[in-house]
Amino acid sequence: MIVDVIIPAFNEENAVGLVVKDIPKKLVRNIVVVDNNSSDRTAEVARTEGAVVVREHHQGYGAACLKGIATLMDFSPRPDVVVFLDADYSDHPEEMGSLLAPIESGSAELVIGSRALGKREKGAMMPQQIFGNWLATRLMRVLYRAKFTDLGPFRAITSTALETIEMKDRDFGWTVEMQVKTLKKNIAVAEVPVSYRKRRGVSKITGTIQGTAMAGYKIITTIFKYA
Ligand SMILES: Nc1nc2c(ncn2[C@@H]2O[C@H](COP(=O)(O)OP(=O)(O)O)[C@@H](O)[C@H]2O)c(=O)[nH]1
Ligand SMILES: [Mg+2]
Repeated sequence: MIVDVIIPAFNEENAVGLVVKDIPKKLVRNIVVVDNNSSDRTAEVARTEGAVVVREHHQGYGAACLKGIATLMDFSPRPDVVVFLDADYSDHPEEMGSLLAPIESGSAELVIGSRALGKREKGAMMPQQIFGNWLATRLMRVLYRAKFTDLGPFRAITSTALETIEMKDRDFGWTVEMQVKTLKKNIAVAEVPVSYRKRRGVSKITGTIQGTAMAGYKIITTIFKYA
């Protein structure tokens, strides 16, 4: 199984190096860090740790992930599985093995690392983030009969499933779009518990009022859009 990793990053010079360093290299072929207009040393740090660094000029989490996918699909052979990981060192990359297990055994094509099921360091998630995840997963339960407990960024998906769902969102709707489209296409999903700790550096999304409002709005409208 060829596994490649995509890390969208925006000004994460103090975190991205640690993320790349902690990825179990035995499990992974390429690590692609997508630098989204960082004004700090994000690209340099990531390259020093051995990642392939590409740039995306359109600002947005989804835009960066799409760039990462386009980059990987040019590799020969293409990856069997793509793992997504945040650049802020909140996730524990060393848990990648358990994230990949349901795909390896053939029981799922999309695996979400659930912070709701895993161990969360106190203060790692903001109250508005916990509430937002509760509301979003609740809505997915009602509208899609889905059993997700989180919209966690640490996730693994097969290239085949990625191709089928044709991801589009260029910003905050990215994570939930992947989940609802997978459900719609009847692709098998699974969740595994993952740990979560306080990020390094400053939050760009749920740490700001504007970011929280925009992310919340986009997430909810995306859930209704594909229902
Ligand atoms: N590519 C890209 N990544 C972003 C952007 N904003 C945040 N990120 C990345 O997305 C991840 C989550 O952002 P973060 O600020 O931690 O949001 P939070 O977890 O909701 O507080 C981090 O890896 C950030 O570097 C952006 O505009 N573009
Ligand atoms: Mg974060």
